[in-house]
Amino acid sequence: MIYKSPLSLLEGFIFAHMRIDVVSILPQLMQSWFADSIMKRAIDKSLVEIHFHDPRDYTKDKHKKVDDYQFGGGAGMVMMVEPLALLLDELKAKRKYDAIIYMTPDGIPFKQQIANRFSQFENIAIVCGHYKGIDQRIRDHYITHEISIGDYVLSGGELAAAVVSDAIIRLIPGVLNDGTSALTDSFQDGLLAPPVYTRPAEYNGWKVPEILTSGNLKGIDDWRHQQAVERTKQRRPDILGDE
Ligand code: 6GU
Repeated sequence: MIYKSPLSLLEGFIFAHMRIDVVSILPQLMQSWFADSIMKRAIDKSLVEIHFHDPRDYTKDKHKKVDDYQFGGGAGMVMMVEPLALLLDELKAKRKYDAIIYMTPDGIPFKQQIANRFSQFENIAIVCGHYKGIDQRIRDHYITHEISIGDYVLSGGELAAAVVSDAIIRLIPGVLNDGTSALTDSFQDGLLAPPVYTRPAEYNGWKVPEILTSGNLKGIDDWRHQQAVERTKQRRPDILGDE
């Protein structure tokens, strides 16, 4: 089998509806991503709803302060415990969360398999940190998953939260026009995707591999698999066999 599909992901979730609550002091950083294209369509079709919550609305400080110096000294501000705790208490009182995710470069690396699992959840909250991060007590008492999107540091969690949300939302049945499309993505079977071509069959003397226009479905399957294996060996030997 070439594209071993996580079909179980689809079964029983045809009418799934997901709610994502994003906790962020800069929601506008994320909002544009959901205002267009596939993400917008998912929202318009009511397959997903995204709500933004600003910790500044939960601070008791008269200057609306949400960050402070870290105990023990050191450069950089830390997001204070109280505004986040009040905000998350309010969310948790309204619904049960399958995951309360904190976006942080010291989290576990985000992978397709994690996106697959999260795409089955109904209620997800994502906390975006800024500055040096958030008070550890929030991580200890509210956060269920800590996720990083790679080994580099971003200036805030919003970009990472948009990445994770996109990867999850496109897997929700009905979001992509062709429901099988997501199953043939890179990483879904522990392999990178094979090359793809479209018309014309010849351009500038550059020909599409003959097998693809042969009508030989078994041959095409085998060719794609072999190309996927070859690419993965060359580019990402570290993921060979991942699933
Ligand atoms: Cl999740 N947040 C930030 N601020 N930087 C990151 C990251 C997350 N993942 C990689 N770098």
